[in-house]
Amino acid sequence: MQSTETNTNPAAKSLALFCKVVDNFGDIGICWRMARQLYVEHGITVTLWVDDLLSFQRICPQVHIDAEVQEIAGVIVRHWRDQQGTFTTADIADIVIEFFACDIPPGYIQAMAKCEPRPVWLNLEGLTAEEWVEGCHTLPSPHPSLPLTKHFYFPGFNNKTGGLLREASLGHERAAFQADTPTVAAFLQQLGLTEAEINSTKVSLFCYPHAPVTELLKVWKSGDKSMTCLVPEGVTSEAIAAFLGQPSKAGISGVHGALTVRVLPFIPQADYDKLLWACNINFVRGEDSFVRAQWANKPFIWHIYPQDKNLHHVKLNAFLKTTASATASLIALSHAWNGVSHPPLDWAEIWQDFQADLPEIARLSTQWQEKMQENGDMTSNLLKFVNTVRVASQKDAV
Ligand code: TRH
Repeated sequence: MQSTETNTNPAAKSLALFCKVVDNFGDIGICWRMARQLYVEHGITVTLWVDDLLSFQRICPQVHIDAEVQEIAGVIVRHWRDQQGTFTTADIADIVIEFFACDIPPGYIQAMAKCEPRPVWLNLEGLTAEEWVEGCHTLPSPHPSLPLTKHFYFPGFNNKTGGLLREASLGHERAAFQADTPTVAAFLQQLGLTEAEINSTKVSLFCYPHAPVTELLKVWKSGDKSMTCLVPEGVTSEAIAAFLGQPSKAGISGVHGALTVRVLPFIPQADYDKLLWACNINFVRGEDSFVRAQWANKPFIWHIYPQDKNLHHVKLNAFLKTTASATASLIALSHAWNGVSHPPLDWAEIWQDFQADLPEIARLSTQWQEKMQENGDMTSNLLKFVNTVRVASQKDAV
């Protein structure tokens, strides 16, 4: 963390991260990565308050769903059951983060207001490439009645935002894994892939149920190259069951024409990263897998989380405009995949164009990844901001 001559405040040592699982796995997925990074790379004592331990367990099998408090990988995990509870100043962390504007318990806020110095309170927002974020990033929001100020913190794609979540060792680990063919093969073998599947073009498929999966499977099936589509259990189950001719269950695979579809178990988060590194193309969704696909340094297609009034189309286009890796063919496939372009669509042509551009898309993906690294990583950027708030509040107090 940064220190300045005027800062006699000791650096923040503890952090409470409040996570409400709205749905699926992205909320806890992001919070879990960030909590570990804060502890491992910055030595911060982290308490992760999470309301849904079952979802957490899906991405992190060490989680005990009945435990009120548990320690996992150095992070204190507390089951956030309700808004009740009384807290003293001793319970309050130096930094308090509410993820996606979740309301933290009123008793906790009351105790925050009594702390001296006050904790730095942040609302960590969702990722979007829209320009308005730059104007809102780090904006203060004073509490209406208590002597507390909350700041908005936005991840993003340039240095006017908080940047993207990325562990310090990620690039090195990813590159070492991808360069080690036997390790990649052993990893895929463990997931049940046959040698032929390992040697084929591998596509990971993680999307929401409304994705036009059937159309794409049809094109892949009649392609001239053998392809293996790896889909987690529970994802786009109907379309996968229709292809397999039986219910989609982990371990089951089916072949039609050039295409093998294999259903994978839902794997721990660290393994999911490796899956993205091991595949040739990744279909990802939401926020966390979308960011990890960028760090995987492989071509990817994003299925964006749907929002009312097609707001997600605006967000998708903002990203496609920002990224340097969007060829016309990638934009066409992204639009078709996300329902921006309307049927009837020539899926064979859309896929062929994308496939023909893959070498160029791969080259641009690497460039994009390097550019994103220049923004620093979100956790370190956030701690630097915390320090500036602490220094400023110290000056105000003098
Ligand atoms: O699961 P998502 O759709 O999550 C979210 C939530 O819906 C959230 O409410 C919304 O705000 C956000 O999307 C935009 O997609 P995401 O963000 O990619 O999160 C998936 C997490 O699950 C990610 O951390 C990777 C992890 N994962 C595994 O650990 N193992 C697996 O096998 C798979 C497929 C994913």
